Amino acid sequence: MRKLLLTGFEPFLDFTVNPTMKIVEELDGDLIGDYEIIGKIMPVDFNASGKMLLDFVAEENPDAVISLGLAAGRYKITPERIAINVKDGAADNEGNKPIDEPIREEGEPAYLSALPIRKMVDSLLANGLPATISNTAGAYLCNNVMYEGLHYAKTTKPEMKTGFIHIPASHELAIQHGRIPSWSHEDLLRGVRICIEALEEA
Ligand code: PCA
Repeated sequence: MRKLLLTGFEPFLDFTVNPTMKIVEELDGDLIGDYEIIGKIMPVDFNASGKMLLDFVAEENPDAVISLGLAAGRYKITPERIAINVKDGAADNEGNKPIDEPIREEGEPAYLSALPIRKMVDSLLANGLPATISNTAGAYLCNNVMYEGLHYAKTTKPEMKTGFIHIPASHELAIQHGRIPSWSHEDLLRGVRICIEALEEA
């Protein structure tokens, strides 16, 4: 059996719930294909989340890492193609607000996802779920975590498949927020399971 570290984020900005949290909590301990799922929730904190991801990787020694984040406003499930060596954006939950800072001084300008993102998208579409590859994960916490995972993989553990998937809002969040497209929790969960299944023969 192989191990998959699946991460989600706590709520942030004016998003009162984070659908990734519920998905990760629900899948924690499940077996999907040949992967045992180890679910972890991370804080929206530039100073903590990257280090925490690497601590989880050190503790669990997973074969693959999929990090999930909310992309409120997106209509589709979007596996991310690239992480950039930049921290920038709104204040995080601890009030950190980096401007144009590198994540790693010694890191590459960017890293491409090591997940089978095309296969994930094709499989989501074949199962009737809207999906497309995204060419930007932004410069906020999601990009930060994706970059840290890929930097570690490239420098230390090249066989570890690592990357990031942004998901749309859930209905629960959209009802509270008011102005964002949303999916049912069940469809989001099904979408994430399909992405994990795509790891199988990749
Ligand atoms: N989405 C944010 C950070 C946490 C989350 O779920 C992002 O896209 O960076």
